[in-house]
Amino acid sequence: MTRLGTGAGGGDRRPRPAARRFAAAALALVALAAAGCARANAGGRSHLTVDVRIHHSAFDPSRFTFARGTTITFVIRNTDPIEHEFIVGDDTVQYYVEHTAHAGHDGSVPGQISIPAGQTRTTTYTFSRVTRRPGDMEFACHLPGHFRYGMHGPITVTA
Ligand SMILES: [Cu+2]
Repeated sequence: MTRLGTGAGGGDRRPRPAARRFAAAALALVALAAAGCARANAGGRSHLTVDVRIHHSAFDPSRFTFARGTTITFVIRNTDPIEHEFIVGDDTVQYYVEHTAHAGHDGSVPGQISIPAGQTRTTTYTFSRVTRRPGDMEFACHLPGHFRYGMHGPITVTA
């Protein structure tokens, strides 16, 4: 799993600035290599983290493209004062969740998670099939009225 960001410290030996710079450069190189793999290695086994923000009942980003075989951990930050959910699946999944009474999504199903107001939740999903048409893969929120309001977007999975 690859994630850009600051490494958690915790050791009692603090590296000197030069060593720290080297470590940062090395981390950046690893991240670049992983990003390259995600593109070049279609059908491979990349695991990436993607940050998603919900603000004013809208997803940002509003669409995604992934290579087949990529596992994505979505880190979804809900900045709104109301609950939302993040549901990954084809249009059959979206129809089902939209039209059935359901309790919150506790994260036990990959790609389905409820995000309480002002909180952050994660869910992980592996995109194993190339999309052929709109509706093959989407993400959405199905709290009453939210889908119709526009809380959904397409996911393209490339070969
Ligand atoms: Cu919502």
